[in-house]
Amino acid sequence: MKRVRILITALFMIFLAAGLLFGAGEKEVEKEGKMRIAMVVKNLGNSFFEACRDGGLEAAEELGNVELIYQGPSTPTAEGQIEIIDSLIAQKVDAIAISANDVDALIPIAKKAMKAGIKVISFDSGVAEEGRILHLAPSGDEFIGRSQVKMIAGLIDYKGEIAILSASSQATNQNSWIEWMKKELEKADYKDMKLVSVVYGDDLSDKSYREAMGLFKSHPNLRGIISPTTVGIAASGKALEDTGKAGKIELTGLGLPSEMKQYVKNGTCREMSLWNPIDLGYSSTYIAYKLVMGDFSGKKGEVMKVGRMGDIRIGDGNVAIMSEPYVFNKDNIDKFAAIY
Ligand code: RAM
Repeated sequence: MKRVRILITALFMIFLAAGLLFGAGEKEVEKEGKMRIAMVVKNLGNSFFEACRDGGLEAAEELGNVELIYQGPSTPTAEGQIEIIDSLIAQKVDAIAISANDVDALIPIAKKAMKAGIKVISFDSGVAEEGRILHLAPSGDEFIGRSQVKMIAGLIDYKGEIAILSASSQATNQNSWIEWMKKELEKADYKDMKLVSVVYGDDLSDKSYREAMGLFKSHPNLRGIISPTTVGIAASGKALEDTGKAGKIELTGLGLPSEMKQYVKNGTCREMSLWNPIDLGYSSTYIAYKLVMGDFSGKKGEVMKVGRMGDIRIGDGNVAIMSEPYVFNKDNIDKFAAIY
């Protein structure tokens, strides 16, 4: 009996020591200096991502001892992001949060980073499952896609031609939303509506503006545009106003209230939606930090306590959904435009 007790005590001591060692390994960054978390965005010069960066800085400040490195290529390409991630691996950062320009093209470089011990997650626009620990989606893809169609249908009384002005043709998030838009359009409610074109403005203002102009030209009976990108929707608003087509062609999509305020107020875009990009950047940075510290496992089913955002659960495909988008119109746009 006594021997059994000694054995149990010995085993307990071994486990305790292993636990302490493991814990020390995970939290090494604490002693060594600042934890470095890189946020790699689709491209620079996009206010949406600058708001994500602000949220990341807020999390860094709250968590303490964190340096946030904000980077992105000048145009939204996977090649540009691969180069950046390669250099972040060489710099031995602790974690990388990516908004991907391509679902598959980033897998090899993301795997290389993870092999080097870097915690890799995607946010906003996902890397395929094998190339990241988890993906933080702002909202569910199905919900976003279907609600965009419902909004434009309401604006054009369920009748007429519509077009989609998207971001880049490889963007994971927009492509998934567009798939859901197409599924929603199959419903009988939309039998009098027709999707006539999907064009890509590459999240560049001038290209998006030209694509909007192109739509007006090639589809003279166009009644509505869905632009599920903050850059595209703002450029479409400007194109509609410059050509006097506001009101004749309705506009909706995902827009930054601060950039869309004038169009929402004057009726060019009577309704649109978006989540809070500050919250998205905050949550991504917070999750990356907790993964490095070993406080989150990043496995399906885990409920992560994400600071001021509360509980976020990791679901199928290791995708975690942050929240539901807000819907904006002339009655609430001022309030939101003051924030982001
Ligand atoms: C653009 C980007 C981003 C997307 C928003 C809605 O800023 O394409 O990835 O989430 O629009």
